[in-house]
Amino acid sequence: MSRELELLLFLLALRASGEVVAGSAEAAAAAAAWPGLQVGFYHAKCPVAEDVVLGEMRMILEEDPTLAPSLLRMHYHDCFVQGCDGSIMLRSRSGKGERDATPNRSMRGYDAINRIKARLETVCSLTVSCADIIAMAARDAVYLSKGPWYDVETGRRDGDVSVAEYAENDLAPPDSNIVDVKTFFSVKSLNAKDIAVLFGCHSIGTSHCGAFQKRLYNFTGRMDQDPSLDAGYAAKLKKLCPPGHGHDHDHDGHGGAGGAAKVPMDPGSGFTFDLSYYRHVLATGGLFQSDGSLRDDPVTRGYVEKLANASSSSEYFADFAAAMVKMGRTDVLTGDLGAVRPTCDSLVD
Ligand code: HEM
Ligand SMILES: *[C@@H]1O[C@H](CO)[C@@H](O)[C@H](O)[C@H]1NC(C)=O
Ligand SMILES: *[C@@H]1O[C@H](CO)[C@@H](O)[C@H](O)[C@H]1NC(C)=O
Ligand SMILES: CC(=O)N[C@H]1CO[C@H](CO)[C@@H](O)[C@@H]1O
Repeated sequence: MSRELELLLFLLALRASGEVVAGSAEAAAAAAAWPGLQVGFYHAKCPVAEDVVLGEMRMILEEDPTLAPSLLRMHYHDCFVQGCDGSIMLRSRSGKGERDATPNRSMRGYDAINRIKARLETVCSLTVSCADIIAMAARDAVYLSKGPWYDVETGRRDGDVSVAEYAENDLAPPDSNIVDVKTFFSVKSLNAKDIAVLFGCHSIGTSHCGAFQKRLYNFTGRMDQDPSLDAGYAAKLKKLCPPGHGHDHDHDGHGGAGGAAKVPMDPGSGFTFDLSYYRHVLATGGLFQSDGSLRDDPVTRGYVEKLANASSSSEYFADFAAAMVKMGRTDVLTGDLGAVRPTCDSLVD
């Protein structure tokens, strides 16, 4: 048996045995790169790949700083819907692709990924996958928002299937409680600590009012307010999101048709990747019920409390890097699987 195969079987066995060995699985996975992925996968084939992405990202964010959170979010959506395979970029004429799914309606940044891809095609054609471009752009978006720099694994290849229903089934809606959230994330081999760490992504970016308006005006269907939401914060949100702007527009309220107004998810520090998200969640209940749900589980709550009080972000930054690398391994296509497309936003039908 080859060493690679042995390692693969070992890791699969650890994954299959679940929570009990989560610690040792993490240690093993951290020691060795995920089969098929490696830091610096393009060193030989396209040595400038990571520099090109960072250079383009600097220009893209100079033109529109609000794309940093959008590109971070794109990596999460890409990874959760049939694995980090770039399929979030595919377009469907019939409106049945991932892009057309309810949770995707507010997704932005497609043009930025196309732009980076076009630039990479001129320097090393048919070499760098769209899935890797999205992973690198997410890392750079965090870094350029004053967050950590981390070594991003590359070597992903692109899939050619894009189905709206997959996105609807795989992405937790913002009104999820902690039990729902843990279910959605455990399917992707992410544990309670990973959840608490990754939710820190909401330290940057904005949301449409439609995604949380139900909490303000009609929480249980009796024109009431979510009691777990801090009253002062709720009053501020109501000013920013007056009634009738897309609330209740659909059952999972991801901010589609209505709710055009946008609010920062981490008020006061909405474009700086820092710990204030955790203080915000602890003090107010956060913007989404899913954010507030971190307070309802001993592991996630413990982590939120620890970070809310931390005197430096170094522990968080290290945890974040590890969790992003772990998320970036979700159901990847490597080796001979998938393909490297000449463009990212190809049509599937
Ligand atoms: C249960 C899990 C999650 C839920 C329910 C959720 C929900 C949402 C919603 C509703 C929005 C607002 C979209 C809009 O109206 O424009 C949003 C934005 C965002 N999400 Fe999440 N999210 C989750 C997990 C994550 C994770 C794990 C990451 C990062 C790895 C992430 C990163 C972001 C970012 C950066 C934005 C801001 C996007 C922008 O400003 O364009 N989210 N999320
Ligand atoms: C409030 O919610 C209930 C139950 O979902 C719904 O029947 C009602 O139409 C909602 N009211 C408004 C004003 O949106
Ligand atoms: C955080 O700090 C505050 C104030 O110093 C303290 O009262 C609280 O117990 C601390 N919480 C945790 C979880 O350490
Ligand atoms: C940016 C983008 O492509 N968004 C699409 C998400 O889905 C809606 C509804 O199908 C489309 O109209 C948007 O163009």
